[in-house]
Amino acid sequence: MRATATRMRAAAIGAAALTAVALAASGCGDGVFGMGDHHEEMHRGAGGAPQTPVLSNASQVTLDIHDYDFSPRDLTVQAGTAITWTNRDSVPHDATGEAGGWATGTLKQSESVTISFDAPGVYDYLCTIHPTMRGSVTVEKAL
Ligand SMILES: [Cu+2]
Repeated sequence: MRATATRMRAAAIGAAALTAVALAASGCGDGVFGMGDHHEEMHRGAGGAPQTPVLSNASQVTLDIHDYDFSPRDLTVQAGTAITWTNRDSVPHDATGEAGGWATGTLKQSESVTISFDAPGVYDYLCTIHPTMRGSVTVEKAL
């Protein structure tokens, strides 16, 4: 009888351990990362609300990173424009050119990096930390 009871207890513990593993295996579990809110935002990411592309004639343009999104996501400027990316989120982000050649490096909260775009073209970029975050800078020939 005692042996049976012991075995049953062991089985119960085993089941509890299995449950914990199953929760962890579901990935994305809050218990694993402890960042439920951020996780939700991550899924919203660049697939969030539609944005109006921005056309700027200014020689200096500010581009915020907020709520796991670049704002403005699609920006058109004239050649020679300096664009400043500022991270408004509490988690780090970056902006990295998909074709290479430029990157802000990791920006912590409130950090900024300014990059000048002299050559006309389309510069698609993403956050390498959250690759669903994407943006595009279109550089037009200066008037
Ligand atoms: Cu990011």
